[in-house]
Amino acid sequence: MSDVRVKFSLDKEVEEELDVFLPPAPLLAGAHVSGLPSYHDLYRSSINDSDRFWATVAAELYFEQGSTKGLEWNFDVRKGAPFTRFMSGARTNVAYNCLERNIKRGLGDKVAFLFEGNDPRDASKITYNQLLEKVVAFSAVLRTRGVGKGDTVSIYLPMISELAIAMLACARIGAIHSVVFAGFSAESLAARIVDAKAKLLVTSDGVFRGTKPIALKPIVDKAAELAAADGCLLPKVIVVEHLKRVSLPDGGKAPQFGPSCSHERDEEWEAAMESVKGVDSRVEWMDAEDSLFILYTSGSTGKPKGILHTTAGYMTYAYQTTKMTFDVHHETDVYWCTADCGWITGHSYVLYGPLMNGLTSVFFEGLPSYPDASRLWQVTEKYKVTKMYTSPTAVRALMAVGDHYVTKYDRRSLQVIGTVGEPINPSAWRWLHKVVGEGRAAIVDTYWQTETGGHVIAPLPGATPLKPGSATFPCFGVEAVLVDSEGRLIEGPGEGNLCFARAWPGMLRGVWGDTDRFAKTYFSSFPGFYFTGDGAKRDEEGYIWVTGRVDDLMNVSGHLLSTAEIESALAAHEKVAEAAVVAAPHDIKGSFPYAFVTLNQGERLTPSLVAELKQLARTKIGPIAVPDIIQQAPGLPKTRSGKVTRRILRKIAEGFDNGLGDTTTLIDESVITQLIAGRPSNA
Ligand code: 6R9
Repeated sequence: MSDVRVKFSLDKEVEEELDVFLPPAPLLAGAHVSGLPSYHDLYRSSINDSDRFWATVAAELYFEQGSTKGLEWNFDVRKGAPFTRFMSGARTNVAYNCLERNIKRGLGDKVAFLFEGNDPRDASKITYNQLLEKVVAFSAVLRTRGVGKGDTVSIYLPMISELAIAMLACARIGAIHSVVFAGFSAESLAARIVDAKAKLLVTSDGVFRGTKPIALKPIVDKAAELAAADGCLLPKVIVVEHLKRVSLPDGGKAPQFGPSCSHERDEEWEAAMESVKGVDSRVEWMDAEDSLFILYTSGSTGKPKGILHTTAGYMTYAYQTTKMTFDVHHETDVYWCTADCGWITGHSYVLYGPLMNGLTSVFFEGLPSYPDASRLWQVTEKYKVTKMYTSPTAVRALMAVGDHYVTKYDRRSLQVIGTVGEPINPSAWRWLHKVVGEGRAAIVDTYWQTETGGHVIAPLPGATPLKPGSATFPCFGVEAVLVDSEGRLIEGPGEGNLCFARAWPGMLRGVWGDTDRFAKTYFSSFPGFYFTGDGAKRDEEGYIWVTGRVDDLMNVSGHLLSTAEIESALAAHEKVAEAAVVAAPHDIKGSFPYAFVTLNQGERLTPSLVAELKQLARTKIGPIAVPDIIQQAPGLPKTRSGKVTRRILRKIAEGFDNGLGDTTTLIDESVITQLIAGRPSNA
């Protein structure tokens, strides 16, 4: 790789010398987009002639019925309700494009997934033909159990083959899947079952995370009970008996979680599959804007939002961004995205995007740290992975334990290494580039959201000169803009709120069951624009640097959490009068939740109360929401209108003693001195 040192100004005051890394020569040669001028040309046509651009992409996929329509949208709430449509009138099916389409072009015997278990001894593979067979069978299970087009199915599974099969089976019959990350608590799962009105749920008895066995079925039972109490009866639960087939960690004992099918509504996966032997289950041709899935993400108000994606647009976008960002070629690539399908990255870049591109991919159940911190590189060597995709949190954690874990395995196959979920700090970027990629691989920092369906700002491995820490330029068809607090466009270099000025095929179509919230969350801050909730800078060369959330969400290890949701979990404790939660910086996680709690008269924050509060966050939301620090607050800094000034609390949590900004609007300034004095010594 050629390194060119150039000077550019990132900030008006600070002249910084940064490296720019040109695309590695071997990648340039066969790339879908080769060289920066080609990117610029294509980008221009994707904006100026967007319908033709997307029609060309869609032509690579199968449509049962085409459409002459392209993108239609309204982002301006002053002109009516916001909406987006793509290829109106077309009919297609996403699962068909993942499976039959590839089989018809001769890829039937190609390996679709290399399943790599939690335990390195547990590995298996499945071809496109075999995957189709399982998907057809499970789609018959769904149909015969009363699930049809437009019904919702909740999926609460670890990263095992049945997760991919269940998602594709839903897509095949037009059922809407709602995958809930199998680390969420019973209460979180229940809320998602109720909101989605799930007709069926797929789960497993349990899973091992490293050496730790985790029972999932009891969480599902509890969630079903809570959902029923909330008026939503879950008619059917399909249970994968996963634990009996895993190799146990050395010295470990088989966990006893009780019978996996303990209720009349429960049915074991294999038995259900057996029951539909020989039953055909045809593809359901879906309208372009028929719902494909919902996926819950944190919302500023605390209640999670069901982000809705539809058929043709999501499909076209997941296909095309996988192809472009990783520059994939199914003939030669072995692709690996380490994400869990419980998150959008797993939807677009473990399942749909790679399959539509006919790739062989690793499907990983395990952890980067188990059996030790070399797992990612051991698996890379084992399968000769060419394109890999992971998170800055994982990178920082692996970087901290030492290079020898990396260097003992052969990584010469790696050509592209992607990251997603949060800003990647330049030192982690450089480590990936130098130590992991040995200077040979392109690093692609991909910025996007559950809502965007796919990458919206990302480099192209064969085209974009890279700057560590920048997600670089907008993807095709995406018009990224910065606006100031008044909603005025910022031209040229500057900093502001990151918005999009036009629709792209993969964007969300709504918030499940809540039209107002869709309009309010994304389109009301800056009329005419979709607002991401993130801040960003743009340098003189047009590179975009996403700086992080500017709303009440926080990013912990790449997962978005709502401050309001954690606050209400803590405030549910009878001794807590009020709670305020802010994000504080963390070397590995990026940030962590730091909680300030005011207690009822006479109460004290004892270690056991701290433990009870942490447990509340764990049971109401999940382990990732547990605040690392809980500080007792004599009062919270508030404005005269009663708003908690989180800006000040954030500074206190960051360790500042002064320079807290304007405090004159507060009702009681003395609270601040007390909060600084009361900061725990480990804060
Ligand atoms: C895909 C995903 C979205 C939020 C997003 C932003 C942050 C994601 C990033 C990034 C800087 C990147 N984010 N990728 N920030 N650089 N490359 O993560 O979706 O879970 O919805 O989170 O994550 O804050 O708004 P989601």
